Amino acid sequence: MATPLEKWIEEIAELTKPEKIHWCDGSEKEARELVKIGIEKEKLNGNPIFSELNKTTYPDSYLHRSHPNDVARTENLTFVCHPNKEMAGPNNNWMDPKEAKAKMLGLYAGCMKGKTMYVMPYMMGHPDSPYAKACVQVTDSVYVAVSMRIMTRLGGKVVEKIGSSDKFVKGVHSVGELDPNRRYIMHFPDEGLVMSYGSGYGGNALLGKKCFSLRIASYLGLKEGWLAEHMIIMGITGPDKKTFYVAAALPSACGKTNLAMMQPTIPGYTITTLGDDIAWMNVGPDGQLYAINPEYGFFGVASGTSMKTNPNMMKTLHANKFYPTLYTNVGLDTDKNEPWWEGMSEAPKNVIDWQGKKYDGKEKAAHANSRFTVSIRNCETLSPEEENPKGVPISAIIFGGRRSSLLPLVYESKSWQHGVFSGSIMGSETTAAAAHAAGVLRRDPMAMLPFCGYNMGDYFFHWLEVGKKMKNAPKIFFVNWFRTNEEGKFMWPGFGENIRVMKWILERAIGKGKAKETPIGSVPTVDGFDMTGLDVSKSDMEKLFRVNIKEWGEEIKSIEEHYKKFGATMPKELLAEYESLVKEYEK
Ligand code: GTP
Ligand code: SPV
Ligand code: MN
Repeated sequence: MATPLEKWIEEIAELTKPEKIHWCDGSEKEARELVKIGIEKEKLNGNPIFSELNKTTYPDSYLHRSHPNDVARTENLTFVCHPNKEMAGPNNNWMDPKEAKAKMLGLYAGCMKGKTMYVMPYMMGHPDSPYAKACVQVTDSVYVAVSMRIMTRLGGKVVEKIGSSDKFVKGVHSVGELDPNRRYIMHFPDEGLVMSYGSGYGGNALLGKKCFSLRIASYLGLKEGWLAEHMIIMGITGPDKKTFYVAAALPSACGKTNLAMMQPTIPGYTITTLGDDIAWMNVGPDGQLYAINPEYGFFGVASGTSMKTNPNMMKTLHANKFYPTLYTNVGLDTDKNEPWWEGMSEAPKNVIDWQGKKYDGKEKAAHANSRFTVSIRNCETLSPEEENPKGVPISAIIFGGRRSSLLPLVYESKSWQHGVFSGSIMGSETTAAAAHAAGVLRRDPMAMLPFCGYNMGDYFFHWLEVGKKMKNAPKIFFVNWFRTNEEGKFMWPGFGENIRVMKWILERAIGKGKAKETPIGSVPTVDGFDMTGLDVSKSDMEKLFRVNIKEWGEEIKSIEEHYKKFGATMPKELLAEYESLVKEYEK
């Protein structure tokens, strides 16, 4: 008798009418065959799906060019289809599930004619982890199929694991016509189902990532008492050889990957990497918060990545341990057949840009949201705890944003509740990771605005509840690498120097370290902050730590408007925190 999984695949095939069905086993042999198909047979917008890069300097690496109208997540075309609009909240686009289903079934009808449908059984999280989830995605894109091998634990024993159960997360993906007018990313949280059509890019198409591991999983977390967050997980080992683990949320393209792999500049400190984008956090039987990374690869921003900013990522890209590595929408050095992007090095002599045009230095060679896709197993700083099914205990939670003014380099919240408040009012200047105007301030609570699969008022409440379940709730911090001076230049060198901030955070997390209280929380004192060998003046450090509540007039107004959107779902504890901030301002 057919299993629920087999039946579901039959139904989808009946609807989409592929010429062939290929069940992925996740093997390297299979990946090589798929890449070959992408090089030799299939095209996208006139380009081969994959072009092989320099075999010697970039072995097993391939260039992919997406459709120029399909270069980032499309939040305006992303819907969360709860039974009613209130459940989706003001933070999500909502469509009635029946209407959304009908729309998608219409788009899917016959959409895979003449194509292969790839069936991808995969795990988010270690298969032995009590927190992991079994999923199955179908796609008609060979790029997506190869990417999913890098990003997830694909194939293996997942089909066996699912067996005759119907409890697996379902994803249906078709690139369709790549027409923005026929592009939708629909989530059905109650069914554990994602339907995506018309895009082949990143978070729109690799459905295990933002669609499942954040939007659907955050809703599962609400029902089951855990947190699915847009966070990195990293270990930090100090001179005493003790390792602490932290989880940090920064909005898209605001420094998560860089932080997760940083090369510390101060002696005695090393870091290990567990995840660069998503953390699932559960309160363990001992009352401690544990985090796992459900993913298995990095889909990282290429532009700006260099031996200077992120040497560990550059090494990861060249490690060539796990097949293959992909580069999407980067420039190409045609003399060397190597990828190139702004910030990597001086521009080589002959470059073609991400659309294949000759690069003349006027327009960018790499798209601002160009990315590489590489296995986490290639990463030299990978933590041995990555494969621990229990996850790692979290000592500090960090939120951060891209703020050119107002917010100090780092501050410590007064309590869990106050930390949740700091996270809930997080603002960040927008980036190229999503299709919208860049550089505009938008409130992005916990870096989850585009990813919270239900009403954010309820999400804040859930954060407060999870805090109450813990014996020793981690302290909550806030960082801002992006404060600028009068000339508009970043005041903080960032990258490897961020270890100094992490050092202070860890000292505070264990009840040590020097701090000064301000109306928004505690900031470091200049003498309590490791400045040895740092090329920033004392007076600039003072400016970086400065909090002038008198400048917060506009900010307070904007927070009020932000909170108003959530109406009656706003927890009263956070409204009280807001009132005390207003009092500080009015003092
Ligand atoms: P997503 O993958 O979109 O979720 O992004 P992310 O948060 O992982 O961002 P990533 O680390 O890829 O950094 C994005 C951009 O921010 C890159 O251009 C980096 O060079 C820049 N960046 C990262 N860390 C720092 C920092 O400490 N200081 C400054 N000035 N820029 C940084
Ligand atoms: C982000 O935008 O936060 C990303 C890239 O990590 S994507 O997978 O496209 O969501
Ligand atoms: Mn991200």
